[in-house]
Amino acid sequence: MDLWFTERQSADMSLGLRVTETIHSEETDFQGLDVVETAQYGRMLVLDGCVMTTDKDEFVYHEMLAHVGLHTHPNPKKVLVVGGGDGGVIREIIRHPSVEKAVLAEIDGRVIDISKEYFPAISKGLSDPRVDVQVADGIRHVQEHPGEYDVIYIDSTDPIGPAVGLFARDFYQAVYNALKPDGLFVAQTESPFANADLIRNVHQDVRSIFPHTHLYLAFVPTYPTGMWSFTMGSKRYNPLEPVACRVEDTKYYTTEVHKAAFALPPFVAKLVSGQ
Ligand code: AG3
Repeated sequence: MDLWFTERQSADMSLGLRVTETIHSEETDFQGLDVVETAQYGRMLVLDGCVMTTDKDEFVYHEMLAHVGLHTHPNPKKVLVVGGGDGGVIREIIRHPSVEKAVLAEIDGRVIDISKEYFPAISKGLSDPRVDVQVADGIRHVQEHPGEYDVIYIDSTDPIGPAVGLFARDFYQAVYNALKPDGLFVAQTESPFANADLIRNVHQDVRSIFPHTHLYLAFVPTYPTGMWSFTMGSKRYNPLEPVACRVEDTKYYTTEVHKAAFALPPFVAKLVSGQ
């Protein structure tokens, strides 16, 4: 029998992957959660029908979310991840020797449990003694911790359902307040091909709050269109001048890739040029 997973990425586009085994399926208090084995990308985590990560391509997103921000900051000690319950970003963050504490604020505790059970290679960082895992509303956490963090990551789902508030100007203002005077944040901000308006709006909002706002790109094969964007707001440091690479044996991140990721094709540059 041929069993296929289809993500309806938009009304007009979908991604299909052949499924060799269905591992787990449930409705949590927040969303549908499925784990399946795919022939092409190995084990895959799906939330509300959307691909979150797969064993074979997760390194792109997690390395490029974590390492670009941390190599922009000269001495990051305290880091927050909002969302990211699978632990992939945390795993990359704790490879940085300067990091003393990494807090994970994930609203859906089931994502954490299931990742620990079925994605050990992705979630392994969650048990590190420097990591404080909190099943909590990330928006509240940010509001309640002014001036505390060097770097904040927003590893959210798409801007529908539980993540809507994570793409709002008020939230970016709260993130600004939760950062130290030289802090910075990075948020995943979807695909330039599929979510142009979102990228434009987020950039405008972040630019109205942070002195330095930058968009960068990475190639994630299982996300809509494969071309993925990240938005950085920084109070002081310039991501175009990264510090020397502090991590070894990466599969995607290098200093050259870091710099190159900020080179935007004109159609993407236009989204964030303010015109
Ligand atoms: N964060 C989700 C990225 C959005 C993917 N969107 C989609 N498939 N429609 C990934 C969480 C990984 N830590």
